Amino acid sequence: MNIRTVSTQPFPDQKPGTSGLRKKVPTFQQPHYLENFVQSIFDSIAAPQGATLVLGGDGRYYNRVAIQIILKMAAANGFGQVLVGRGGILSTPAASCVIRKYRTFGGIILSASHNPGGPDGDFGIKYNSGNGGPATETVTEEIYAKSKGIASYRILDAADVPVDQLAETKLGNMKVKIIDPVSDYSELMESLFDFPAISTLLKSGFKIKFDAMHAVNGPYAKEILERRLGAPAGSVMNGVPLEDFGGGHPDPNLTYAHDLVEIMYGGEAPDFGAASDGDGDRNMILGKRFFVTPSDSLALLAANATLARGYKQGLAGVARSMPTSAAVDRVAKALDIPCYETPTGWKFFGNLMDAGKVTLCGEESFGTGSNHVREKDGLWAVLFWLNILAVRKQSVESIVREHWEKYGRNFYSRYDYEGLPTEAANGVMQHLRENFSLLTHKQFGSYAVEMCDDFSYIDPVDGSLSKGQGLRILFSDGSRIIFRLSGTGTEGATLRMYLEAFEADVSRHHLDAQEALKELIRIALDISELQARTGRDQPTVIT
Ligand code: VG1
Ligand code: CO
Repeated sequence: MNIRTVSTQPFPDQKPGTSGLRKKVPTFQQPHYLENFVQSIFDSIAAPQGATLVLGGDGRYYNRVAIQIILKMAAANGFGQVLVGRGGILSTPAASCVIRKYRTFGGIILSASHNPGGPDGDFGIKYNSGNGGPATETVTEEIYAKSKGIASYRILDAADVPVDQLAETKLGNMKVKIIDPVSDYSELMESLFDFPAISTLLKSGFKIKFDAMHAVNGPYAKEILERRLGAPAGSVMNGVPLEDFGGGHPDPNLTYAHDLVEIMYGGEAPDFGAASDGDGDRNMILGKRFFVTPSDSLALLAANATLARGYKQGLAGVARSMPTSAAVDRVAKALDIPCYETPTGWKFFGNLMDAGKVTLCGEESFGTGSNHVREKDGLWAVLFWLNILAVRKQSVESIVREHWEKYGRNFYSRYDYEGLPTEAANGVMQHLRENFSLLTHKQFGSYAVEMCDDFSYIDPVDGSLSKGQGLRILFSDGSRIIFRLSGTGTEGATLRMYLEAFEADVSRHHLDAQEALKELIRIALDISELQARTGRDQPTVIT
C-alpha cells in the first residue's frame, strides 16, 4: 500500500476553542481541511513509532467519513494500532475511559458536543492525551501553530476499513481494532456505584426517565439503566442516536430538552429525570417538578460522595470552573478539603486530578465529573444521583432543600446571547473592561462592588498561565456577575452572563432564581449596556 504525501496550504482558522476545533460541516468538508488539522495534531504530539491511538465520536453527520480519513492518516504517520468504537462511536467519557484503561498514547474524539448536527450543522475534533483528558492549552496552541505553517500531510491509499463489526484488521502496517464502545465504560460504572442498591430502587416503583436526545448516550443508557439495572423498557427516551439528533439541539437544559421537561413537570411525573448531550459528557438532573442547577448538583455530590462505593474514602479536593457557583466551596469548607477555581473547560481539571489534588469537579454548564476519567461524564452523574437516592430514600427535591438548609442557597442563573455580531459582543466586553475602575467600590442598591478583574489562572501543577478567562464583578456579600465569550460556538459570538447571589435565610430558599436575582440582573444589564450594544432585549437561553 502506498503512503502519499499531499501538498496543502494552511487554513487560518484552525484554532481550537474551549473544547477542540468546532466548525460547520461544510467547513470540514473543504478539501484538506480535516487532514490539515489531523496532521497538525500528529506533528504536535510526537507519538513514538508504533503508538496506540483511540478513535471515536458522537456519531453525528461526517463522523464516518472523518473516521476513515483519520485511520488512513494514522497508518501513514507511524501509529501501530488504533482502537475504534464500533460504528465509529465513543461517547466522550467512554473515550477517556478507554484511553486510560488500555494506557494508549492518546485519542481523537469527533464531536461538537451540544451543537446541532447534520449537513448544515456542526462538526468537531479534539485530541486527548494519555491521561484521557483534553490536551492542555500548551498542546492546543502547538497544534494551532503547526496548522498555520502546514505544507503537506501523509495519508495511506487504501480501501475503507469496515467499522461495524467487532474485529481486528490491518491498514498498511497498522492494526485496527474495533471495540465495543459501551462495555469498558459500563464496567467502570459498576465499579464505582452500588448497582444492586440502584436496581432495587428501580424495581420498587421508583420511576425514572432518561432523555438521550438522539445522541451518543442512547446505547450507553439502555445498556446500563435498562439492561444492567433493570429500569423498565422505555425509561430511556430518544435512545437511538441519529446523525442530526432528530433535528434537535442536543443540549440538556430546560430549553432544549423540552420533551423531558414536559414529562417531568406533567401530571404523572416520574421521580427522577435526566438528560445528556451530543457526546454524552453533560447532564441535567430533574426531580418531580424540580430542577437541580448543575452548580448545586456538584455541591450535592460532593456532600454525599461517601455514599457511593467509589468515593467511600472521601474526597482529596474539589474544583469548579470560575463561572460555576460557589455552592461547592461551602461543602469543601465544611469537609475541610481544598477547592480550586479554574477557567472554563475541562482541560484545566486534568492536571489537578493527575496530581491527586481533586476527586470531583464540575461546571455550571451541566458538566460534572471525577477522577474516574478525565472528561465530564453525563451518565456517571446520573448513576451517582441514583446511588444517593437509593441510600437516602428521599425525593430529589427534599435532598436539595435539606442541602440548602445546611449550607445556604447560591441562587444562580446564566443568560446566553447566541449568534451576536462579533463586534457587538467584543464591544460589551471592552466597555466593561474600561469601566472596571469606575465600578470598583460603587454601590448599586443593596449591592456594593468589591472588585473587578479579567480572570486569569496559574496552574498550580505546571505553573502555566491562562489569561483573559472572563470578566468578574465581585460584590462585597459574595454575589457575582460574570461576562464571558463562548469558545464553542460556530456562528458569530455568544456572550454569556452569569449571575450568582448567596442566600443564607431559609425562608427565602423557595424563591424562583429569576425572582431572587432580579436586582442583580438589572445591574448586570445596566453596567454592560448589553441591550443597547447588541440590540437584544432577551437572551436566547436562560438557565
Ligand atoms: C461551553 C461551556 C463549558 C464547557 C464547554 C465544553 O464552553 O460553557 O463549561 O466546558 O462548553 O462542553 P463555552 O466556551 O461555549 O462557554 V461540551 O459538552 O461542548 O464538550
Ligand atoms: Co459535550
